[in-house]
Amino acid sequence: KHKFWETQPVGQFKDVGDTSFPEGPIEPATPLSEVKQEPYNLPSPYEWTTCDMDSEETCTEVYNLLKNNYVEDDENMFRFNYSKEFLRWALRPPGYYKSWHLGVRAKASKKLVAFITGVPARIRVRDEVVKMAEINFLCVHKKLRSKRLAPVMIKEVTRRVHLENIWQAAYTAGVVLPTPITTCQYWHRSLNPKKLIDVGFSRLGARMTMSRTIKLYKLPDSPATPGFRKMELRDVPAVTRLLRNYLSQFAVAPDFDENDVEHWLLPTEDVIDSYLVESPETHDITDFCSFYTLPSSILGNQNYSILKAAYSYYNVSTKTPLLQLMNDALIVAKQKDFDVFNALDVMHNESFLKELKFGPGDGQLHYYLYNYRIRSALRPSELGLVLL
Ligand code: MYA
Ligand code: JJ1
Repeated sequence: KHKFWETQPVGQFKDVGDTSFPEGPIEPATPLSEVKQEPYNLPSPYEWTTCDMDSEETCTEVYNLLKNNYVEDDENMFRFNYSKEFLRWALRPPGYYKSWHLGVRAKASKKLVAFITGVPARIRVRDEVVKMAEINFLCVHKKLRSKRLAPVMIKEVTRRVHLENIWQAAYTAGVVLPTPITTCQYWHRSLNPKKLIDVGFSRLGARMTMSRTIKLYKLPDSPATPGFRKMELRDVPAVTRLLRNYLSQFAVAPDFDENDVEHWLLPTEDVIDSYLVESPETHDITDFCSFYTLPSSILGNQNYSILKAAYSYYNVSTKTPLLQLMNDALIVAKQKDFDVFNALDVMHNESFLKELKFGPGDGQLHYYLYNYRIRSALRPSELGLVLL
């Protein structure tokens, strides 16, 4: 059934429930001299290209490929529209490798027709911190689908990761592959219910009118928590301590240091927003919340072309109840004109989703590890990792 994935060092469906395997690498690292030195062969009309995301021109090509060909919902009403600034942020974290930003061009026209990326990360799995690649943005142009390009792209990015002496990866997908470490549910909190209903993102509930719906989702004009403010550069050490301590309780989570926190959590306009609570008395940083900006194109609506969505990222509460902290996150997202606030049921998110009027979406997100076995699937609440 999975002609490609059956050949890869990933948990196989036939082994699900078998607890006789130890947790850890499925196959051992090999000496770098044994890693294939030449790229894999593509069908002859195509050639490999390394995408330089510092180049405005290349970044625009990647942006356009994804804008027109990347992930859609199951009814093809919306398509992710990652911004150029977002792509530059997502693809250039501390220690990134340009060689892991892999494109495929048509030889004749030089047009970019496919893309896949890796970025380096340290991911802790239970007690072990493992160097991994986070793989994302796998995309094949709509006109070149089902030609088995994806397996060669995955093999080529794997080869380039191995050349850096890294042997594991983490990735997410909306499709079921061999085999998820956990399956998460998307939840959605309406901020602009009228627009969401007009574009078909949500529906008017039973026995609900538009004006009752608007009232139901109304939020205060400003956050309620004293000391709630935007994160700044000077907060990096305190936020790193808060986050490291919080993430230590999950079975799988990133091992962030201060450099990572500066990159992944310091606010960047229209990319990543982070807020914290500074105690007005002690000036301690006690709580933290963050969300990233990922708009979707609205396909074929007369009135609107973009859905502005915020996605919950990492949140930590030690003093302010998580419910109150996330309500403040909703308030600032609304003030920033987001239409919807999305979250997965990871970490402690279940504790606020229903109370803050999030509803379950029609999408799921499956999480995977490459060349690393875990004894049995996790509950979403045991997962401390959010990929972009
Ligand atoms: S997830 C987002 C994926 N992108 C999209 O959904 C965008 C829209 N779709 C497309 O562009 C295409 O449909 C794609 C497939 C490119 C997805 N992850 O070339 P094909 C398998 C992994 O004929 P196409 C993200 O970015 C499929 O099961 N495998 O198919 C994370 C089949 O294999 P098998 C996938 O439709 C990516 C084979 O590909 C996915 O033209 C993580 C068919 O190939 C998928 N999302 O192209 C990648 N979809 O026969 C893995 C289909 O065995 C990283 N397939 O079932 C692994 C770690 C690598 C690094 C390791 C380092 C050590
Ligand atoms: O956004 C998603 N679904 C929306 C829109 C559905 C449109 C019809 N298919 C949804 N809306 C309901 C909202 C409603 C608001 C009021 C309360 C009740 C709920 O359900 C879904 C997620 O639910 N998104 C997708 O399907 C996009 C793809 C998700 C897989 C992503 C793969 C990512 C790859 C990463 O590397």
